[in-house]
Amino acid sequence: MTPKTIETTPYADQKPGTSGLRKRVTVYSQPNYVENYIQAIFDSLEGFAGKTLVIGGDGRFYNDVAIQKAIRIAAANGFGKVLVGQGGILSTPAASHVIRHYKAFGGLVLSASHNPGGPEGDFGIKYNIGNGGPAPEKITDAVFARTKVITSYKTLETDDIDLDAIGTQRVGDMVVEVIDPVADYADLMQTLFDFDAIRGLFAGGFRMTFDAMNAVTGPFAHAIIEGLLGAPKGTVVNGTPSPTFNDGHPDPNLVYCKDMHDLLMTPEGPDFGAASDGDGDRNLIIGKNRFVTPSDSLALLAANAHLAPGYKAGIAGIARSMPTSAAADRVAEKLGIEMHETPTGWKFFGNLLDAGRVTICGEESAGTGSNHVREKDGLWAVLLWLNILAVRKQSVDEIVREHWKTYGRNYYTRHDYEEVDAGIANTLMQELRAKLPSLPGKVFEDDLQVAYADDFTYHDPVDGSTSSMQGVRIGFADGSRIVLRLSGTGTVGATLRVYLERYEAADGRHDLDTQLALEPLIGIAEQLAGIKARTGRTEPSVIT
Ligand code: G16
Repeated sequence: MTPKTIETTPYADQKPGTSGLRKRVTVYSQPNYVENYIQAIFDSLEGFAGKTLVIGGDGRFYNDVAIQKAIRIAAANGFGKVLVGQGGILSTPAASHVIRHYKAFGGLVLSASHNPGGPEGDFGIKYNIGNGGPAPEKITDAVFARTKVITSYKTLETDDIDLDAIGTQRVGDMVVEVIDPVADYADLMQTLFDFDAIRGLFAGGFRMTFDAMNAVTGPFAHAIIEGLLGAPKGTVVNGTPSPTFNDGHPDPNLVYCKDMHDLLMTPEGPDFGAASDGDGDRNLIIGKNRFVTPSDSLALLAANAHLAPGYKAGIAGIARSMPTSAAADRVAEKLGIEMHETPTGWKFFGNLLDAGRVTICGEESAGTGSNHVREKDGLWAVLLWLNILAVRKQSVDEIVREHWKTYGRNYYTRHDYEEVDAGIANTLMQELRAKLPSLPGKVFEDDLQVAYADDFTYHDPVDGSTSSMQGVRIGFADGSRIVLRLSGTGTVGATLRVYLERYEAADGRHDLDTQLALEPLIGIAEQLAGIKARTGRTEPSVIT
């Protein structure tokens, strides 16, 4: 069958953000929008003729349509084989594993992560390279450049692939293999964690609730938590993926998982609550009477990873995104291992993981993962927590408190202002940047002296690349910090993120209310950036 070349005209808005190209479904459904973007990705790559491409998505609305298009374009461009998850489904970490496990050339991950789905919701496409991780900036920059000048794409005129039938089919000269999305991933998890110990935990009456948020993790969680680990049926809730996430918002934070949080705060609630997002790479961890911030979770997992078989030899190093709290830095210091601070975006961890310089990575945005794949991994974090709980035989709350008594506590919060006018948000950031040189040495709130104020620039120690303007940092002499940046994952207007952190030493007070503990810093951020006056907002849209 001969590939057809179809003429097209460029779209000006196909610039990949923090994690691929995220847009409204209404934008993606414009003529040739998907085709242009996928062809631009393939045009930016070399040497894939006859090789394998992995395709999978989070099952959201438009997933099936985009996958059929992607398969045809891959065949017409000369890929030898496509591996696709049954029903078009692969969680983001599972897709990363499949790419690595089958030594594929790369993969297309169709996901808008934690963003809402449905005809009026969001959709996304991301390209991952052969190491299983998101394409680095040099590729995403090339893709964007290509989208601006694209004049044609290649495709085949064929029937749709039956995405439900496990096994092989053909599209032109290319083989399409539909695979079980869960099996390989479940095998991998059993090499990392002590499943016997976790089974023992459940057998001993430990109670857990896992909210799959009607998203991609449902089948994985049913198979692993209720199947392999023997947790009672009903432990996994909202476990059937829905194209609209049952009209929910698949973001595992304290806003969208409020009911679970409240249940965990009652005496009759379970011992442990967890959730993951639309594409399965984020996680939420709540113990009885204890919410664990993602920054603390990273530090705790790093400090206790040696309790799981996959990490018993210790970890080589830790990396965190710049806005993530410095809690993990204290663990790295104690362990005497490398610590890296990278820009927001999992793609920045890839080189460090490939070079063996770090084993565990994490972000304040509810992502943690390790060198087992090259994406953050929601279920992995939950299983590592379960492994730690099974070995230490303590509650989450006890483990967290002990950690603070050893390392001190980094009080931490993030305030998001969503769907702000993009012009206003950009001006706010520009004017704030202009003030930075005048800030060091200034004292706020009587005793908070600015130690440094800059716009974060990252120098990748592995490939020498530089990424600048990655977020404004205002650091204080006592270790407190204010960070402001614009999100790269929103699809409407701009989302302003304000990250606030204050360190309390090991012998200090660890029982303060987080928002109260950070009140002085919240005030300084407002004083410096004028968020309320500029945006007209009286409070953040989301506080996490
Ligand atoms: C993506 C990236 C993460 C990033 C997060 C938030 O996560 O993979 O590295 O921390 O977005 O980014 P931003 O602050 O720019 O919105 P996900 O789960 O959305 O794919």
